[in-house]
Amino acid sequence: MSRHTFFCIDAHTCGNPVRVITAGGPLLPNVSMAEKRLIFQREHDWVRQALMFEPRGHDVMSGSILYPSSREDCDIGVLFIEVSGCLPMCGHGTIGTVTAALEAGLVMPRVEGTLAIEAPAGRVAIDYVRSGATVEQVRLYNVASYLHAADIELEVPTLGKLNVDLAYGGNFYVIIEPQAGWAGLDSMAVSEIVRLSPLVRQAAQALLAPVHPLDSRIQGVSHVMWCDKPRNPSAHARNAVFYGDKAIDRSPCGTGSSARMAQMVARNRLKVGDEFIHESIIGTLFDCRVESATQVGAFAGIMPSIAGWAQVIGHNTIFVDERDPLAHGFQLG
Ligand code: PYC
Repeated sequence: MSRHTFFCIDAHTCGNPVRVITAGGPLLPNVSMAEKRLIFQREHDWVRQALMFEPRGHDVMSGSILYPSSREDCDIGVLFIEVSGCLPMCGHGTIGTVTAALEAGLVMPRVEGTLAIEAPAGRVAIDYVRSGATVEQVRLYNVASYLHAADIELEVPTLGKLNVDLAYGGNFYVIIEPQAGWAGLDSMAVSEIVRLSPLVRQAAQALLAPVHPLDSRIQGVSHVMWCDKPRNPSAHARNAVFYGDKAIDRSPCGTGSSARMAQMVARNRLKVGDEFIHESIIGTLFDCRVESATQVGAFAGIMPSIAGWAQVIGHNTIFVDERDPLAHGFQLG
């Protein structure tokens, strides 16, 4: 019988949880974060379940585990964990992780104001603004993002036909805009988003089964973004991003905002250099930008950046005791 101890910093990014595991995570070989992710998924997924699911976490829980980077051009390696799995990339998770790591003195930037993290999806450069002991803003220069499929007709049980796009911004997103069969976010209760999103995701995966053109380790529709007009006059759009089985992102979602900008550039509704302020379901904002154009295999894409803030809310030492019948967590069906 053994007891595992995880040292965590709990934070939130614009309202969405980020549990940063600073020590106690499984030792992994000195390979890339993309390879570490596969090993973690295969051999250590119980760690994610124990720390994300009840009784130590909850239906929306999300976080990261810190590792040394295997790359000379990165300061730190990050595995992103959440209730849905171990992700290639997470934007709100990056903002929370960088804030927590800097404020706790866990990472020593080579040049004050900049960092680079190695995520499983690739290198992500960071600019941050620090005031005394506090990190006030983090901007991440996310991985190349692109529109994977446009104007796909899905048949969604109990909802009917939906016209959607599928875009990549570090994860694959179904993007749904208001249309004849769906009147927008204000027409739909949160419980309906939670009920319908898995059906949309399943229908999109069955039809498209996306695989990243340059990295086949990244595949599958994981997230669903419902889009609408903003409420805040300074924002350009609003969203509700669904992940896992019951979660709606409380932040405007970093990889989702990247996917959304790639979709909008492909549809000539945004261009390189444009700012895009994205509003979350609780009204928090990310300040996003289309930095440049790029190519992702055969797809035209963009390099997006996302800026936001995070708040550290506590230090947490979590035990997982093998004698606990709920050691590896549970979720209600
Ligand atoms: O911010 O990229 C993000 C994210 C992914 C899932 C929840 N948030």
